[in-house]
Amino acid sequence: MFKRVLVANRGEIAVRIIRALHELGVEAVAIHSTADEGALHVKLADQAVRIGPPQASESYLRIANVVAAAETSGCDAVHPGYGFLSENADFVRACEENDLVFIGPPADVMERMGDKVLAKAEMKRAGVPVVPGSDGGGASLAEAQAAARELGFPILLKASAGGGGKGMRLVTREAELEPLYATAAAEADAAFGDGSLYVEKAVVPARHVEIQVLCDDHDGVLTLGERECSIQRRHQKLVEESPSPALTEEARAAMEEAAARACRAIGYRNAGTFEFLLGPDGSFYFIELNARLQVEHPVTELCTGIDIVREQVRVAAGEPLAVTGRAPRHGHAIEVRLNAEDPEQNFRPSPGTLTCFRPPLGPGVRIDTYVSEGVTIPPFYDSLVAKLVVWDADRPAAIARMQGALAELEVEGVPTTAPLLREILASELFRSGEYSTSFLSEDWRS
Ligand code: MV4
Repeated sequence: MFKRVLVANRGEIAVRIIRALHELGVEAVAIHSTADEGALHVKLADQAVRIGPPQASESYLRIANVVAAAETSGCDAVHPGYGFLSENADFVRACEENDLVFIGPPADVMERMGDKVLAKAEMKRAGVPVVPGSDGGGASLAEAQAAARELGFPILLKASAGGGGKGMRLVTREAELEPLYATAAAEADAAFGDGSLYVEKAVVPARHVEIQVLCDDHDGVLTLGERECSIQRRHQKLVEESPSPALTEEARAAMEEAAARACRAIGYRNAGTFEFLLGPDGSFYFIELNARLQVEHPVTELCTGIDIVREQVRVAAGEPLAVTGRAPRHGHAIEVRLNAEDPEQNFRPSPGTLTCFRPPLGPGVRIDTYVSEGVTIPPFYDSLVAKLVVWDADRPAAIARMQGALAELEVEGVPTTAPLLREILASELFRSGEYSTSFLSEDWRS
């Protein structure tokens, strides 16, 4: 096991990782910008290294500074958390070159999965279902028209260089293809400096269901079931739950089997998440492999009893997974993201001081946060303030527990997503379990 690990992140996830390290008897070294001088992750760590000014580009994203912090503090490994450098293959290489174990997948695997078109091709080769469409990047308008005719409408135009929905257009009729091709290409060019597009059959309505995996260095692959993440706004997840209300036992087994097969085919290591689109007929298609720990990992932890962060550290240290195959699961977990954003102002970030913060407590309630009353949320980073996660025996009970938790939550000082989350939990659409990513409507409530 490692002696000392650098936590290359901030906020709630840095706190989460430091706790896991301490439970393993491993020392934790924090990094922080000048804006995070008094932050909880700095207080909880055994040592802290200041790595730069508030802007992430000059601190948490500076590979040289982060690696230097690990070196000078005598760390033997680095946990990247999510965001920042967590999926940066150059950072993984910089760690390796400095004899630091990167707690995540190897650089080459990360790089290949970061290329969406290549990732899709590798999955297809591994026998994982992918959405039918023009394979490879760069379909001309004529090629897109031919592909669309073959696939049948609706189709999606996607940016070869992109992700996150930028440069993506839903085309429902032949006549719309030419104008939408032009706007999608322009948007992709502006966002990625590359206007090339490809065509996919549109899965509508689609649900976003993802499979959590853990892989060790001894051919061990563990799948930990799914998370349903269809409740999103502009590709920002708001609510996640497990199990998915839409997945049959057969589809779940097939999805986990596909993810495990893919892990072996690509030589995956550590924690990862396979994103799938689930169609209304129960068919599913790979879209992306997230080569990192995800925000919503606690949902899986509550249903499996497995500490994913602890397992990440253990497998990175060369230890084998205690169990492989499919992790047994029970009950139902729901997570909501409390963001410092103003739902009344188009979800504009609302940094500032929390004059009141009283999180809910009680059986089956977990709060992952870095804030407490009086803490100031800096304007430089993401707006996630806290994750409220509940577990109960079944979905109705878990919903009731989350509603109680949201009713108990008191937060004042900055506008947050709390009212919206209460509205979602009370909505007929959420309670029915029959929601989707319905991307025709900007607002899922319509
Ligand atoms: C799709 C799709 C339907 N059909 N592809 C959006 C972001 C990108 N990573 C993939 N996305 C989608 N691709 C096909 N062929 C619907 C979406 C989609 C979506 C996917 C996951 C989570 C939320 C979403 C919201 C809108 C659209």
